[in-house]
Amino acid sequence: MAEDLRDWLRKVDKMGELEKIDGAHWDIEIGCLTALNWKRKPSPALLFDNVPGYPGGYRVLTGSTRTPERTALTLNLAQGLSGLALLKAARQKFAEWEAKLESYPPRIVADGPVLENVVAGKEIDLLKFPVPKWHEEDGGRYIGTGDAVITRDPETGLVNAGTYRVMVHDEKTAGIYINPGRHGALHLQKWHEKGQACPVLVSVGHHPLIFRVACLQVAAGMEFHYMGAIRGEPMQLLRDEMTGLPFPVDSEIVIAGWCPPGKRLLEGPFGEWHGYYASKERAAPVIEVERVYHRNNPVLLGSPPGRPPSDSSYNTVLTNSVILFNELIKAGVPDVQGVWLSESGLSQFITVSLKQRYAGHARQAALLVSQLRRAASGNRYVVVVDEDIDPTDMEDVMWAISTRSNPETSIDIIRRTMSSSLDPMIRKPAEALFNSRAIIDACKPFEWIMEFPKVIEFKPDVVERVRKKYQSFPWPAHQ
Ligand SMILES: Cc1cc2nc3c(=O)[nH]c(=O)nc-3n(C[C@H](O)[C@H](O)[C@H](O)COP(=O)(O)O)c2cc1C
Ligand SMILES: [Mn+2]
Repeated sequence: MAEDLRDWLRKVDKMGELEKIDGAHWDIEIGCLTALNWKRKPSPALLFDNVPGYPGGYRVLTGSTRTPERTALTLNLAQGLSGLALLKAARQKFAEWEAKLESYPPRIVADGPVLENVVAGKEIDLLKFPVPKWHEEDGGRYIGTGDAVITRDPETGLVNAGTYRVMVHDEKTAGIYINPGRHGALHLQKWHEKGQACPVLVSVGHHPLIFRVACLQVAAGMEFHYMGAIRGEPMQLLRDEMTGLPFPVDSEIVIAGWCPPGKRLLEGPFGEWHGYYASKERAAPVIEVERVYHRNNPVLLGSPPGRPPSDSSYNTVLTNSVILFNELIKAGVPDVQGVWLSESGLSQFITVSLKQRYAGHARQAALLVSQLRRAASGNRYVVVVDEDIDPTDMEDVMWAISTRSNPETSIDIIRRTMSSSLDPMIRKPAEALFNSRAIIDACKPFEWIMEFPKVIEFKPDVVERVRKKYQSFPWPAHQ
């Protein structure tokens, strides 16, 4: 078997980045400690054990990919990098994985640790696990936050794994929130149009790689290939006899059941990724659970949203920045040095760094980025900066805005652009979900770029000379 969550935990422990917390209550306490922990520098992963009312060993993990180090570990990227260097390394790796996806089809196996406990019928109780109520105003306890929801397209047979939040309604019923257009939502729709219940599995504890690929927008039916390509060995899957759906052999907890047509229960509200409870409770599809698989002493993988930067921000920023970066290059924009969502605004605030080659180059990049799929429904600001500015460093970006933009000529507003129902700036109920975009051109003005005031900096040979002379000085890693 490939590296599982427990191997991952051992590695993180060895890195000195795992903190164990005993006795925190599932009701708000785990959620509160998790959110407070995000602000720590560095911010360790938290493993909660001995949750009151639950047997010791039934654990909850949070903060799994909060930092560049653990994100790199999870995605099999080089260690020791951060900022723009990690973005560039990740971009290279994404290209390698995508080129070899076809070589990593998942393999069905017969046995695995997740079969240690197979629970069916009357015995099923989703609250047998210490499922947290994450935020005070949440409408319930959410078992699925760092999950992978597995469904099958009834027409093509393709299997999908997507991260969609899952709330517990009662011992045997869960609610699921899926945005229209997601692969999982299309599957549900297709089964329901045939008048049939949609078979569903939800893996709610696993190696964080499984979660991180489930929340990536990859080609239909390719999530398990993608996980295999990143791991460098095919995913091993078991088959659930009841639904016929596959699930990772190294999952910690998997729930299996059916999402019937026509049945909906109130789901939400839930503290969301932008830091607000932006949507009220609403009727959402349910999963009637008929089977639960779990390892002995299982670990639930929690990744609750919150006021950013939160549990998932860093990983989401890194992976989506790679996708936007590639799409911009594919659209024909030359000399892009980097694209970076921000950890506080995510897709709402994006920075592009490029070497200006022609008049209009900066606006071209900004307009395109503001409308690309990964930014289309959430973006508000796109800032374009020159190649000497690190787009991953907000202080550098703010310096560029402060010194290289003139509000009168540098800001463009595009009206009536796409938004989403989660937009906190749209007063609901709304007739239509529009927002606007601002493009901030914080590049040196192209027509007098050669005359632009010189930046105060030290030439590399000067820095080297001073560094050699003052070796005991605590030099920053990057100059
Ligand atoms: C932490 C996290 C939570 C998410 N929660 C949801 C959710 O509740 N519902 C949803 O529709 N999308 C959610 N998403 C986005 C989807 O997981 C993402 O778009 C993914 O590509 C969906 O898989 P699909 O492309 O196979 O549909 C979430 C993403 C992240 C990073
Ligand atoms: Mn998909």
